[in-house]
Amino acid sequence: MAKRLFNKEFFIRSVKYNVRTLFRKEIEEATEQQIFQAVGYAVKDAIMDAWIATQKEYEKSDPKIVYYMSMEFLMGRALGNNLINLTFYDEVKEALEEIGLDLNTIEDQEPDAALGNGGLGRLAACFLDSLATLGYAAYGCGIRYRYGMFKQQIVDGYQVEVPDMWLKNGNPFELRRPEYAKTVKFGGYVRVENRNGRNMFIQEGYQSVLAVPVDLPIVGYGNNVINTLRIWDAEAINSFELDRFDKGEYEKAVEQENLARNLVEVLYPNDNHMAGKELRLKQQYFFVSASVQEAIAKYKKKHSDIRKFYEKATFQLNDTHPTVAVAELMRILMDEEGLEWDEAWDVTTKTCAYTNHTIMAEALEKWPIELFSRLLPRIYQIVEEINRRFVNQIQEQYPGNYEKVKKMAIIMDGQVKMAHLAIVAGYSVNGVARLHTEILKKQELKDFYEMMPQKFNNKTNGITQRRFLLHGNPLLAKWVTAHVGDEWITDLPKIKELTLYVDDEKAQHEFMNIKYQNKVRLAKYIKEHNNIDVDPRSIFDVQVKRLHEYKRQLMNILHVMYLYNQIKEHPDMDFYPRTFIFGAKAAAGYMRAKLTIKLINSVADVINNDASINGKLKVVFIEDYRVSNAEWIFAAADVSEQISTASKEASGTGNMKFMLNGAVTLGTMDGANVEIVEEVGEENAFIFGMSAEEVIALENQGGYDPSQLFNTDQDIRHVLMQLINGEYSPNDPERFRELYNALLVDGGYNRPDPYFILKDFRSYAEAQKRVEAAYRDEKGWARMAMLNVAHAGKFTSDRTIQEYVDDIWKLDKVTVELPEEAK
Ligand code: KOT
Repeated sequence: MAKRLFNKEFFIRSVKYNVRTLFRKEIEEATEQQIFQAVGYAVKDAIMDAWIATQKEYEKSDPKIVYYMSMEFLMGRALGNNLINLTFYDEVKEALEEIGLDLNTIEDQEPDAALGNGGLGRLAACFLDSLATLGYAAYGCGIRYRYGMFKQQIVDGYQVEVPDMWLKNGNPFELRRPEYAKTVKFGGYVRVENRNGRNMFIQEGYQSVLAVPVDLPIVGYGNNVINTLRIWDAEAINSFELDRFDKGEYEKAVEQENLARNLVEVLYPNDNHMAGKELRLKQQYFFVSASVQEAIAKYKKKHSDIRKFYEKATFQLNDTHPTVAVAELMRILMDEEGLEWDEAWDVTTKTCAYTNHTIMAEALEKWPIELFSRLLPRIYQIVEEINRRFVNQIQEQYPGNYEKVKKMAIIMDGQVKMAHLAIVAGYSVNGVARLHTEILKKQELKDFYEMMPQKFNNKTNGITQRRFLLHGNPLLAKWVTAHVGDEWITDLPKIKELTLYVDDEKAQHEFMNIKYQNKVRLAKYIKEHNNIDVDPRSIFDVQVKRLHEYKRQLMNILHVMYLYNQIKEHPDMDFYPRTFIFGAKAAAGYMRAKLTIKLINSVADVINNDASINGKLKVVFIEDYRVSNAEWIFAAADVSEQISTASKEASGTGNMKFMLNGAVTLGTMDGANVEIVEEVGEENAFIFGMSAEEVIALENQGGYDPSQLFNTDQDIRHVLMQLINGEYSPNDPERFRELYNALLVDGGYNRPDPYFILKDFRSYAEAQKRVEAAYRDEKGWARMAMLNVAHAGKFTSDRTIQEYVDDIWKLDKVTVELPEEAK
């Protein structure tokens, strides 16, 4: 990979100049935040030439473009990542040191761009990194939320949500581009007018809002390719004209002002859950309409035949959230470009493709007709017509089978089903791990798979090794490079050559020492943030991810309670010191999830303050788990907890980040865990619990009766009783009754323990015993952890993106040369 030249003197001058012009200060007087801003602008400057060159190259060679449409882009911090991908990181670090500045401290000044909830949003961010690195023309299309994912504070053990003012100090990397603004219309009614024998559909009485694009550079690794994440901001179209006294006009102006302000105010903080709010649908249509308009405008600059749009553009719908794109494209092609229905449908069904990320029923998007048609009257007409034609098709293929219509129609029971729309209008439907795709084909989307099997395909998720190894774990990255060369940075399967060293004692020793140093780094963070002392020689056992019942953080903490009981009952038992680390945000309205956070913190309080157990057990809840601290956490983990109820976690991506950083998976055969085990070998992971097939079979029988376990298993009963006897809540013994009831009485879906926590408990505890035994064998553990790193090659998002390109998008590869004067 060509390394661009870095001009140290120029960069230092640029930083100093920025401090002066932005803040009227010399470096010595500037605050840390001001230094970050100055360095950020200097880095954006360094990006600019390549950004311009990339766009010029795209204009010249006219490659097919993928528009990755997503309500979420969980980007994290940009500064360090941009430097890594510019291949300037070490040089900039050195240059800053010369003028007395520390790059890590500066990086810590940057707020995370948390425009996403969890896995789905972070996947979008990893995909953008890989698209730029592989040299494909791509736009991320999303929303510039004023407030991203809330900041989590833990107060008295409870989660408190605090607004995320990530734009408070401005964002040095963004570029506002008002000259490309688009108008988006909501509400009103559709008037049909016959002009020259053709029906025209004219929306009237609507409210409109201006969508203003804000661009963020996406730096490819060492290749001069800079793609664009385009996030749309909202502005009122005609801001107040105070001399207007016409009441109607004035009120309309106020309404439009409010619409613009509310639209992009905040990210909905729900993961794997549908927020059925009008504002959410408005957000969806807002960014989708603007993005589709933009894609068409770009196409028309070079091409005259809109019927071939799909040859130069493809829309990937990140779950159903942007599915109105289907109808918006139809609308523009028919109402503005003058195509007939069939022509427009041909283009649309060759342009749109859909990724499914979950089978959780509560996440499936369904909109009440009343709301949908009121907000998007013309779009609703088009969806109705798509539905009418599709229902005809079902009836032709399955005459007399009304069940099929009921199950498959896009509009049914007063609701618009977005997944059905996405499947019918898309040319590709993909799941995100092999097991997940098989479940889609055989269960969730069986009817659709039978009708259109050619659309279905799998794309197992991946992660970018640039952020999650090269940036997040510099010690391990250097060590890997020293052993296998640096090609893994853009060709992760090369990391497999590490297998040559797994039995080499020196290598084992170095590897474990790096892990130890990363544990020391995390222990310091924990001391600073939680004021808890943890022993970096203990096993770091980590579960970090959104809090959701199906992810079973509750099983993990119940097991901690069980271990604590064991240690108390048998003070002399052999027990290898363990630090259980949790990090998780719960949706603000998800009471059972929030109570689980309180339980974890309550258990932590008791255990961490019990001197009698000699520090054998520690429990840490890391506040405000997010991309930036995640990088440190993965680097320090020994055990990766991936313990979802089998069949429920579509893929998972944290599992891959842990693996790449040398943590060993303790998990169920769910999502991508299946493929991780396939790569690394079952003997190098700790697998337990029911299989997906067993779970689904038991669910179909209506569940199971956990009272049997309660009555026969003393240890389980002991732990459950501690939820309601005040053991961890002496002032309020009833505090955790809700969790007890969920496990033994009704946990939703009209049954106890719907996620089979108690059913899998023994198997989990036994797997944890195997973990402990394995860790005691130092060399064996080093070998196992190294093998995990060595077999992580498949899980690079570079591989995932190449598969999307080959099977779905069919993009052309582009190379970018910098002009002489910019080199
Ligand atoms: C659904 C609704 C709203 C917000 C987020 C979702 C969502 C998130 N659906 N699936 N996910 C996760 O997506 C990841 C990336 O594919 C998967 O790895 C993970 O298993 C899903 O839970």
